[in-house]
Amino acid sequence: MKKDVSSIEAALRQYLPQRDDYIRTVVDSMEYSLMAGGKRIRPMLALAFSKLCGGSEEAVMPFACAVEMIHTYSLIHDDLPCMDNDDTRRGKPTNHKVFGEAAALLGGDGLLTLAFETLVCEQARRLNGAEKCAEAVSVLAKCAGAVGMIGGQIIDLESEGKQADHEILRIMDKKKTGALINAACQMGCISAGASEEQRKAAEQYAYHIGIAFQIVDDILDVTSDETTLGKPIGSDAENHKSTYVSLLGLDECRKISAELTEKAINALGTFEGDISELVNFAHYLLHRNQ
Ligand code: GRG
Repeated sequence: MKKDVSSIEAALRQYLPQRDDYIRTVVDSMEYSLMAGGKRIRPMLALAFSKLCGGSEEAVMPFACAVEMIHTYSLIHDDLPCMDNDDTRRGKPTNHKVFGEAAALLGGDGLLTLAFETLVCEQARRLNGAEKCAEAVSVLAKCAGAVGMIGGQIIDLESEGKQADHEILRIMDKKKTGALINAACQMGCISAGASEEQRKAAEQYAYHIGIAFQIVDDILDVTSDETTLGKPIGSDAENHKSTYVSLLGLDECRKISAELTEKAINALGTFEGDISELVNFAHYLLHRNQ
């Protein structure tokens, strides 16, 4: 995993725009959050599915980096005063605390648009072909947009201060957290030329680890500490948000997240290649402490 993180971070840096004196502030803002660490879960999933389906790391790398750019933009915007108004992220001051609200907003916008530029960059077109690049654009746009991540965020905002039920939480998390995780898995499959059956299996894996990931996130929000997590804890309660933990309690959440992880692993049964990396990854996500 450490080797993958290093190659992902080297590639991310290389896709950042060249700085000149006129645009320095916005590129600094983009770089600050993109290179601030983070677990790099989504790009690692793209790499792992591509490998499992016989793809090349060089071909999938632009797709992997694009999903991390979208994820980072969502974190910058989510931390803004008009959203969660958080002061720390990835163990550092949030983007708007360093660059101010306007440059943080633009840094996020810059990453969102850079993601799509990266999906169709020269390397991506040469190694995947135009058709796979177009398919990746379509998948990432849909998963990041109003029927995916953005849709999940609006459900989240409109649920504040209300008692959300299990069904709403499931729909919200499938969109807000699960959609980008699915995009990462799908883009790994696309780059490798996976079959429809393999893509459906990847979707099942993504769905189950996505919900498990969010439940673990809710657990950590009440059991961890700010130094370990790199972001404030207790923010869900502070923002009057219903979570799996507030609805079901810690013990039930631990049980459900373990069951979802097993379901994710079972979905990998369709693949003929070595699934051990994705099995270990699902366990790592379940037992993570940040
Ligand atoms: C576009 C404003 C806007 C929001 C979109 C994704 C999202 C909605 C908001 C981000 C905040 C959030 C709590 C999202 C849920 C998914 C989640 C737990 C994100 C944190 O992902 P990690 O743990 O973060 O992979 P690192 O820092 O490791 O990359």
